[in-house]
Amino acid sequence: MNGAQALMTTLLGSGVDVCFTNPGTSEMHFVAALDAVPEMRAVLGLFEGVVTGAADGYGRMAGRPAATLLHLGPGLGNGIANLHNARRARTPLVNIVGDHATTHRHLDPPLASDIESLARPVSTWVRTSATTDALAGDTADAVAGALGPPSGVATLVVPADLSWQEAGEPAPRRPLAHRREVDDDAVAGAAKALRSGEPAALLMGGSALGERGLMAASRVAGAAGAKLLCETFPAVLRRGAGLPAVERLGYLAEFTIAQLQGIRHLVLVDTPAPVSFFAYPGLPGSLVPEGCEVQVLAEADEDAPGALEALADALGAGADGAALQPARRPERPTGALDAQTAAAAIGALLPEGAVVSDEANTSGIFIPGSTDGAPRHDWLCLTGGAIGQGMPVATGAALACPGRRVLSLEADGSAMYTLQALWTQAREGLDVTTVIFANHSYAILELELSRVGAAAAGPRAQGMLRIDRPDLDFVALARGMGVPATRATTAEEFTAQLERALGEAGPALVEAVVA
Ligand SMILES: Cc1ncc(C[n+]2csc(CCOP(=O)(O)OP(=O)(O)O)c2C)c(N)n1
Repeated sequence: MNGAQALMTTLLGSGVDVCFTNPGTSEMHFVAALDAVPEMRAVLGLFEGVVTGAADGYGRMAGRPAATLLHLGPGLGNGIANLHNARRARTPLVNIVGDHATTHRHLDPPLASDIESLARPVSTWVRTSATTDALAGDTADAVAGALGPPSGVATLVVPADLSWQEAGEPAPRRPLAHRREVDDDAVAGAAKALRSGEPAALLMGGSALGERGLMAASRVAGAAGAKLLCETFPAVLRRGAGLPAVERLGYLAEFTIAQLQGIRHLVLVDTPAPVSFFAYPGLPGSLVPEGCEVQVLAEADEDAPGALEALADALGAGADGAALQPARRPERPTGALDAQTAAAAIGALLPEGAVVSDEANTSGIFIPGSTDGAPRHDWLCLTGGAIGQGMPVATGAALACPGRRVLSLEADGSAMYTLQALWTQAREGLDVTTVIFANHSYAILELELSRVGAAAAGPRAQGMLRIDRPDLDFVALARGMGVPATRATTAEEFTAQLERALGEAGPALVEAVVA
């Protein structure tokens, strides 16, 4: 067994059996090892942003890491934006980066760079393996590092000679660490705040947003009259009929300020206190209202659902919580195709158990409202704000959730960052339905231009925020990557095309012309 085979066998033994790759010469022994270790599912991405984003989507939905395989510093660099999003999502992810052989690095060949320095800002764990004997153990440690808690990106740098030299045995799986139980003081502090009779809210994120956490939160809300809020861009939010309605904080600071207005007690559950995405003239950076007391119920490495249950018990909450979301769907829309009618079509058709990767940006503002009473589903957001996440995340989520339909909601500008994900979806036969919202602009930036107080925009500035001249043809682009595609220009066309695409095995794309 060589080092590459020992690494791969150790990954499998540690529960990692999917690897998203974009390899180079320094990783050839890993590629060769795939035939010796057939249980490892290897998935090729044609750009590293697809590889890292897919590993993020996989880890969010599987709750255990996938591995990546990236080529030296430049390959890692190409994948960093989506590792940044994975870091914000706290996704467990084993990020394997090949390096030059230890005997070769001192020559400073063209592809050499400081890989650890690139990896550190997006990783919770970084190690460069030093010897072939250490490689399997380092791999098992990397999986443990990815799982945490808190979970995150564990980057293992592997010099090429370690993978071709003879290795000993694969390393055993490391013992699983568990999230800490929250201490009684945190529960008592939150209970006291919620009993004050003053306006209060629970602000939830991360691991609080599964069914168990949400049902406990609804008991808390029922007993204390507290508002249920969650972070703007959750990694995975469970939603739909029969679950409590949770209001996501708005992206725009003004919206968040309005949502939190009058709140005197804010209880944080696995999420930081809210801040504005950017600084704007005349607006505060921290969005905690003045005079509002903040209590931390659970941190990132603590058992948030357990903490919410303990809080509900401490408040003497009954088994039934606040009102749950009734089952409801919008009518099929007719007429012009715009953000509102597109949202109605999605609400009318969203399949039970769907996984929604949401990077619809400004075109998506009505979709949460049109789907809140749909059958249960999961909602995956742009956690770190680095666009080009949605299509790779959809790809990885589909691999993690066979049998479930993935709906990839994409704004046209964001789609163009990592459009190659479509090719991977076609090659792997993944049940991903993509909707491209073609508004031919960077619409959010058109809005931001005025919000930051920039000078009145002339035609040259406006030209930087339009993505027309030429218009992008997503039907041709998708077909060119093996994904069947159609274009809709009316609400009726969109509804019919989306229904057909959702019913098809494998990927399909609908371009929705919304402006
Ligand atoms: C990696 C990265 N590059 C650039 C940006 C800045 N940015 C934010 S939104 C945006 C354009 C969004 O356009 P689109 O995806 O079409 O959505 P729309 O605003 O039109 O709804 C850009 C370039 C970013 N957030 N992340």
